[in-house]
Amino acid sequence: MREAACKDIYRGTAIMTAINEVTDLTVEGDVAVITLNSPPVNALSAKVRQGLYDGFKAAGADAAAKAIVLICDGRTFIAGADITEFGGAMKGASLPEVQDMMENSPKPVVAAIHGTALGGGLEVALCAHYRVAVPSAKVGLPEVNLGLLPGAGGTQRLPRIVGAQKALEMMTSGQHVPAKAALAMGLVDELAEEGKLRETAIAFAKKCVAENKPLVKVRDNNTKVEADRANPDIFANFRKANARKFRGFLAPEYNIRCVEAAVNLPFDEGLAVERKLFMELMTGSQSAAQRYAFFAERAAQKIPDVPDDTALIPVNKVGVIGAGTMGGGIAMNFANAGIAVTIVEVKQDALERGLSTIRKNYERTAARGGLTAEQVEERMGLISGSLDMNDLADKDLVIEAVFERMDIKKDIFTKLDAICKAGAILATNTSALNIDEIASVTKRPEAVIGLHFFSPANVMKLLEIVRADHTSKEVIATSMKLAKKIGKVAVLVGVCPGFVGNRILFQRQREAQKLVLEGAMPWDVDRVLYDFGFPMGPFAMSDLAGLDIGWVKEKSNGETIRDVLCEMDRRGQKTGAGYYDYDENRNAKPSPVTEKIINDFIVKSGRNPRKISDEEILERCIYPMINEGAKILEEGKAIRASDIDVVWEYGYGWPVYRGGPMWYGDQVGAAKVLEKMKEFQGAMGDDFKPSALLEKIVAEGKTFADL
Ligand code: 3H9
Repeated sequence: MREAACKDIYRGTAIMTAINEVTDLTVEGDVAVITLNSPPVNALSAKVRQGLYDGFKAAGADAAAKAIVLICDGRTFIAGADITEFGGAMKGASLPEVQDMMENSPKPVVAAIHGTALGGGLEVALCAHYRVAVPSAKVGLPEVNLGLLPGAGGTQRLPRIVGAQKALEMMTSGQHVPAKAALAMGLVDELAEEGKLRETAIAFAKKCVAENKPLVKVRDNNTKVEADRANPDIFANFRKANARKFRGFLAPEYNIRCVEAAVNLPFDEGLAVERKLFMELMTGSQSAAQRYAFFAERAAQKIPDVPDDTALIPVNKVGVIGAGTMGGGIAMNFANAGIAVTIVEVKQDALERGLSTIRKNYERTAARGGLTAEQVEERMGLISGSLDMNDLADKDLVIEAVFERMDIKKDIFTKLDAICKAGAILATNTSALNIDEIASVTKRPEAVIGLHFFSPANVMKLLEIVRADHTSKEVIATSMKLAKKIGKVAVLVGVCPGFVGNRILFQRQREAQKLVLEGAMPWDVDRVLYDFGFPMGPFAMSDLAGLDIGWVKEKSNGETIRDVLCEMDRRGQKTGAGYYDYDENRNAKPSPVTEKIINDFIVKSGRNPRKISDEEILERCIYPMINEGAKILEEGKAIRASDIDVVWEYGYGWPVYRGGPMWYGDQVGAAKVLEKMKEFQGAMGDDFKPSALLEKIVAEGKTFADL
């Protein structure tokens, strides 16, 4: 019993009964209030389920209580099942037991929602007879992002409220629907004023009693699904419209099947379909990888020697040097987050071009309905241009985004050191250069850090934050926090050529090029990597980016396949031909011209082209990446294996249902990767030299995840 606390927490004379360590019950007038408090997100752990079960039982048995409110303490309503408990033995009350007790309660049950009611959290709320939420609350069924489907009746109840089409959209995107929209959809019954959730929910519960409102069971509401039954095309159309987006993933299709079941079967039979498909996904490799990715992303935010309470540098004014594609994209991130940003260029026309590209980008988003015209102006209003570096004097953070040339970067940092105020963060967007060398020209190397954005910088989620030898903890902590504010997923890495992402990419690119000189065609390599789950293969990617990036006509001497293609003006999609031939709609076709160029190269090298299996293509491209990841860990350039996976998921399109290169290495088995690397090394040399760490974990029977 925590009566003393109760008087402070709850108004009036209500007596609080502790149900267990995370749940308590007060009876306020004739309303029983069950309060759940299980930080950080009130996930449905065994303790929480048991607390809810016992709470509803006690509330049901309390003769004074005529209605029941379920509310949560802390930052949020229940954010879902406790993912950390998946795969373990089931303890305590089950979720269906809790839900049955709520739904079948003879006393009206009201769920009071703040923060996020997600997954199992929303599924619990859907078993209440009514839902009240504050406007800032959001609801959703995001299980698909964990490679799952809602497994506690959500797939059957949601369509009964919002109809099949909306349910499909919500469940396959995992979107969090704001309370106002949820009210319009019928998912929420009443909005409470911000900060007044508790009293509003209690008042609502009293009203239910006073007005003898019906005890609404969503499961019995068949009007919407019956209407959907008359329109069976919904599902085929939805599958077709989203085929590209869902490619490779199991969970979206399984979610669709559940909604089909909701429409075509009685509730309990639909529930059985949901149960079966949920278990299939839960025990499968895709969900394991996606759940791993969820925690990997969060682990990456933790820097062992930079404590959570490290002082942060306020960042209200940002400067960006360079109005090119990168500089412009970087600037947009800050404007999007409401932070004023000044772009400095050397020439007026370059500056104007850069600013007008930014405007065009915003206007394109507005034309698609992503922004209002007002928001475009608001954001443009936060971006100013200048030709004078002295305008950076009052900035809290300056990000240099100019050519990848050490002499230019050093010159800029020497000037920044002289111009910028004390305490400013001086960042470089270099993707490969040595940041210690850049920092060495300043008298404040502790202020220098790498902020490596990926192109297009306003879209790509990854931010590699590069810690140099002298970068201070405050600068690291501030950069990590700022990344979150501008919607990026940050990963802290160390200084080495290409840092983590590009260093690993180099391995794949090298092997792709070598494979082509041994007899595989670019489309063979691309197909294998596409089927593995990458959005596109390396050659299709080159064609998209333009083969002439970094190619200099005057210096080209036909030494590489790329040289020859560029000399023939086959510079990629933009010229209608590159490695592939393109039709007027930019559809790619394998090119006989490219094939001939490649075969000529092979003949010239005195080799015979050989038939290369898909298996070899995959192993040759992927295993050296895993091996390079091991070298990066060995050298301490990434904090943990999962950080490497986060880099590859968000920066390079590694399919999340395969976790990331290091996770994949663990699934294949480090021993197999090592064995293949040795075999390739024997046949093809030291490009395949196994890392000492790979050898070590195999010898010790460990995995990368164990490190
Ligand atoms: C489900 O419900 C299945 C059911 O249908 C069927 C059951 C039969 N479990 O993200 P944050 C931790 S599946 C365990 O940094 P934010 C997280 O790891 C679930 N832990 O905060 C972190 O820990 P740490 C469906 C969880 O404010 C801490 O909480 N639900 C869970 O940026 C803070 O998290 C979802 O998929 C969990 N479910 O965002 C929702 N959720 O501090 C998943 C979070 O040690 N969660 N943690 O690193 C989220 O989307 C976000 O966490 C949320 C808060 C939006 C709630």
